[in-house]
Amino acid sequence: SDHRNNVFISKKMSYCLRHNPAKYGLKLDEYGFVDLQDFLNAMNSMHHFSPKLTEMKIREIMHDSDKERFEIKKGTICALYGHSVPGIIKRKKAVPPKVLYHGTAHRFLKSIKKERLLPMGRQYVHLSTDIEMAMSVGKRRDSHPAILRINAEKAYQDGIDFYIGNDEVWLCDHVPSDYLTQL
Ligand code: HQG
Repeated sequence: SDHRNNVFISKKMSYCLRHNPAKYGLKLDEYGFVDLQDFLNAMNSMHHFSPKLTEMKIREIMHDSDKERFEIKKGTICALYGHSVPGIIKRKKAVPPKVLYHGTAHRFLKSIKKERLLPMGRQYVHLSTDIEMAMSVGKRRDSHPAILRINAEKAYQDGIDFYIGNDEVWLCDHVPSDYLTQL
């Protein structure tokens, strides 16, 4: 179906823009953006999509998506979160909502409590604005995920930086366990 094909292409886009632009001969700028035409050329030469990927198709994929993963701005494109490329992608600092959530697997709780909430394989810790989203994030790793409530207001007051991913995803360098409560 069209939707399944869109998800397939979206995953390739995420792989390129979050994890391995070098494999596509691309280099992200410090904010994670790459020239959109260069991106289209690289994606098309690597994957032989039929029909070829175009800006219009990307806009359709973004519209058809369950999450806001990409941003197109002034002829460039970036992934809004999820990065693991070497060299930290800069995101805009902002005042977070008072409360945020993180869905995770029960088997990680002991380590999270001891070591803090850490970015692990990515550049930032990912937090959700609502419980439902945290649930779906957690379900990727545990059929009955644990939901942590983050006292973001207090963490922010205490000097922890928060960055905007999209309207539903907030990013953090780490969250000490004092700010976490398991629901
Ligand atoms: C856990 C997807 C042990 C953390 C999602 C998580 C999200 C620890 C895992 C986005 C730990 C990392 C990101 C510690 C954290 N000890 N485990 N100290 N600190 N962890 O995938 O938040 O669909 O890198 O709880 O929906 O699950 O791809 O992060 O379980 O928005 O667009 O280490 O990726 O979005 O896992 O997911 P991840 P995440 P997309």
